[in-house]
Amino acid sequence: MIRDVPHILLINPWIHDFAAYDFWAKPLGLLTVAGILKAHGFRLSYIDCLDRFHHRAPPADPSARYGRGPYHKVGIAKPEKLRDVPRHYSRYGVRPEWFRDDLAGTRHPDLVLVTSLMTYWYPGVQETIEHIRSVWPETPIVLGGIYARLCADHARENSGADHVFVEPAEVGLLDLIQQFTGFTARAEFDPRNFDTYPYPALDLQSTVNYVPILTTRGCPFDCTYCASRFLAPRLLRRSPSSVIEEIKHWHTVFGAKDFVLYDDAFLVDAEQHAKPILEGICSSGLHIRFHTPNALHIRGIDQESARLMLRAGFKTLRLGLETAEFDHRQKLDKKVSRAEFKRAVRCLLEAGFSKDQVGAYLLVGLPDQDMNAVEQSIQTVVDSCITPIPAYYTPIPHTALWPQAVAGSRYDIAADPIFTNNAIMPCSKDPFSWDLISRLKELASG
Ligand code: B12
Repeated sequence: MIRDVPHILLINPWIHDFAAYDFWAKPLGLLTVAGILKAHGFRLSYIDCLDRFHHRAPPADPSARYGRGPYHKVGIAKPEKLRDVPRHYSRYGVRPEWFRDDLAGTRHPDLVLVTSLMTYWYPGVQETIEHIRSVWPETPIVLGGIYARLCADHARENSGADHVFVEPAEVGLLDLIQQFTGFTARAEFDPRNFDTYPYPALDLQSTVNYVPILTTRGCPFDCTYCASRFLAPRLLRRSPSSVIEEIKHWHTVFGAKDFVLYDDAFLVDAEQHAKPILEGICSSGLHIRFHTPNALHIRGIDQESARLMLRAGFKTLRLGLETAEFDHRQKLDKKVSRAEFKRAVRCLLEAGFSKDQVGAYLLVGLPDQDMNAVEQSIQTVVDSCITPIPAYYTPIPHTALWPQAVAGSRYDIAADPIFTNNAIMPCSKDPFSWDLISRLKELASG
């Protein structure tokens, strides 16, 4: 039985992929776990294998591109099963020797917590866990996060972790810690009340180049390609005042200027949620910027929300359009009609957003999707005077489209998540080719 407060090491693992870039991608799940542990007095260490500002890396400007930028990378061998794909494969993140030295320089932890994100990034998780194990063979390692939740059995069999945690941390984290360290902490927050959650421990990072913000969890739309409903079955919302407080907090503590909304449903019920938040930001006098790489719901955009977003400092807007085949989208989702799309675009442009600031995601590579239809969707968006952004489809277990994806893929995606990588377009009738990618890119550039 451990008597002292346990020392817990949190690790954001490497990515193995054909391509990866820090498009405002922070391990918010792991930092949230760290925030909860910090609020309960645990001793923490943190290693981010994706740290772009590692002290041994060549200097990079954290504020360039509003905080975005390339990860360090080293070419590695492609997984055997992907040898037919005509693309290079890399390990993204810090050099292995830096990671080993960082591990060796960390006091022996009582428990190691590793997060995961994309299902098809599990080889990076495996390699990270192998390194940890080689330094502390006896220390328990727990894996959590999105891959762990979406592919729990696969993760149990393949990740190398001692335990795979398949819940949101707010639900079972303190019990988990008790199970592995014997240390009991009484929850200081209410899992049903988002306003009571501790802030993510952003201070553990070497550099705070932007701040990820969640104002909601979950989403009322049950789109067939998306796992949001599985990951968060109930929509949880924070009060506008608690969101504004958090933004002010990070601005004051770190001078943070770029805030990135990770919500799936920021604009849902905008009268009660987004609009009061935006009004609060406008009247706060803060000079900050917002970006929405995870897409906004088009239906929530009207004249007022568009104006408020502009005034609040929104700089990069992404809309979840997915397809402009409005008459044939019923099987995909029920998010938006042609009229709603046109109205939203008109409101954004009239409010003063430029074409470059507003991008509409269009799914490419869905099962049975015709490439001509994709090209027409791109053209529709170009004609509407905003920017089309092809988003390559990744099939996800526990979504309604998964059985069709499994049936239609030329890979055995159910057997190995490595095949769910959107870079290989696993469900597309047309396999990945540079010609296709270039053609769509060219069309999208108008
Ligand atoms: C924000 C977001 C993004 C951001 C950044 C994500 C990032 N950090 O890298 C952006 C917009 C850049 C992005 C991009 C993409 N995304 Co995304 N994204 C999300 C989103 C909406 C939220 C993730 C998040 O941060 N949640 C908040 C945190 C707090 O939750 P969490 O990570 O789950 O952590 C909790 C628990 O899991 C647990 N936990 C986490 N780690 C650990 C560790 C331990 C030890 C323990 C005990 C617990 C624990 O506790 C946390 C608190 O409860 C999810 C959908 C969703 N609702 O989750 C999709 C999601 C992860 N994205 C997805 C996809 C498809 C993509 C894209 C491929 C889209 C595209 N076609 O371009 C790209 C690819 C990105 C890339 N290659 O770099 C898919 C995943 C697909 C897959 N195969 O795995 C998801 C699930 C959405 C979907 N379509 O269903 N995304």
